[in-house]
Amino acid sequence: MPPPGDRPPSPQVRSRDPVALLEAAQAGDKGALGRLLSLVERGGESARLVGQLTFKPSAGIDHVVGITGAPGAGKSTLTDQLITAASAGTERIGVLAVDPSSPYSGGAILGDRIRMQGHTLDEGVFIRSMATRGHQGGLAQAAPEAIRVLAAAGLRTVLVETVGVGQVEVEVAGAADTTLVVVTPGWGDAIQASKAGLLEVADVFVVNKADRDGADQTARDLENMLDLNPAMGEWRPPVLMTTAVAGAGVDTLWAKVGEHRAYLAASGELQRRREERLVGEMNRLLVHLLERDVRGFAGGQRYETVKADLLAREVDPYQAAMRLLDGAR
Ligand SMILES: Nc1nc2c(ncn2[C@@H]2O[C@H](COP(=O)(O)OP(=O)(O)O)[C@@H](O)[C@H]2O)c(=O)[nH]1
Ligand SMILES: [Mg+2]
Repeated sequence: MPPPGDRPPSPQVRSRDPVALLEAAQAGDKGALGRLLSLVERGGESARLVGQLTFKPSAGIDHVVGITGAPGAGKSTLTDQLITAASAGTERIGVLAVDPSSPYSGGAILGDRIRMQGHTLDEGVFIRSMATRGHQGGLAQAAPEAIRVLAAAGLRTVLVETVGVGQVEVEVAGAADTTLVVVTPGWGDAIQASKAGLLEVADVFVVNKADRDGADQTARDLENMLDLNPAMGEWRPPVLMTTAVAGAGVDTLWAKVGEHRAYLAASGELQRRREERLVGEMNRLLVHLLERDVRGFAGGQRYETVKADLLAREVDPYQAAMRLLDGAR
């Protein structure tokens, strides 16, 4: 069964041929686009081919906006509202909901789908939740690849919702040009965000659920934390308030997102960040592939031998790693 929100694939794109699928996706076929993303999720040979095909055409993407924060902060509700705000200006929008704690057909993601359903049939809006399955390098690697698939299909603005609680999730948030960190009113919420490493990745802070008590205080806490942050560059992350359920503050937020995009372009940051992300992707893959090769060398026997020597305290961890590296070369 196709996931709700994606049209069932039309007969001409039933094939798994990435070239045919990309052509169809570029012509606006959402089913074909969904299939390309499935190939990326699944990993392996086809994923590699999709990666090659989409790399160059994806270069012209206009803006990748990450929406992150703790579960329940209102990210999906806000994303839904941002789609409305964004559709008013742009041609085609892609939305990726990435939640590593949710299986592909799991409750949270299903809830996200239902919540966003108002938009699934809109012309020019493509919404997809994402899992990784066998993907090499996991979520941190799959997310940028999926973004490139959307970009290559002509979706020039991409919104990515991630749960910002762990290191990997924060890394996924790093796949965006502009990262929104969503917090809610409540004692210590700003501090929680800072502990999760979200302060460093935030370009814009959103205090959502502003209809609740304590929103002003949370906004002040964030401003105070920003005052204390010596590493801040020219762009001081603004702190905005929204009530996503009512759509309040969303237009102002979207305008701020556009301002950040303009700042990035004018300062050269946009190119610098994108280049840094690409090199980071390569480096992560390098480590991943190297480890895979070294561990798998000689059917994994050498690895087991060295591990036994390590545990017998005949070699220290450094010697063990060097021995494995030398052995695999
Ligand atoms: N009171 C209030 N509730 C909200 C607001 N935004 C979202 N919610 C509710 O918070 C809950 C979690 O929202 P959701 O968008 O799924 O959060 P996510 O886990 O961050 O994606 C849902 O019940 C929403 O209806 C808001 O601005 N005010
Ligand atoms: Mg959500």
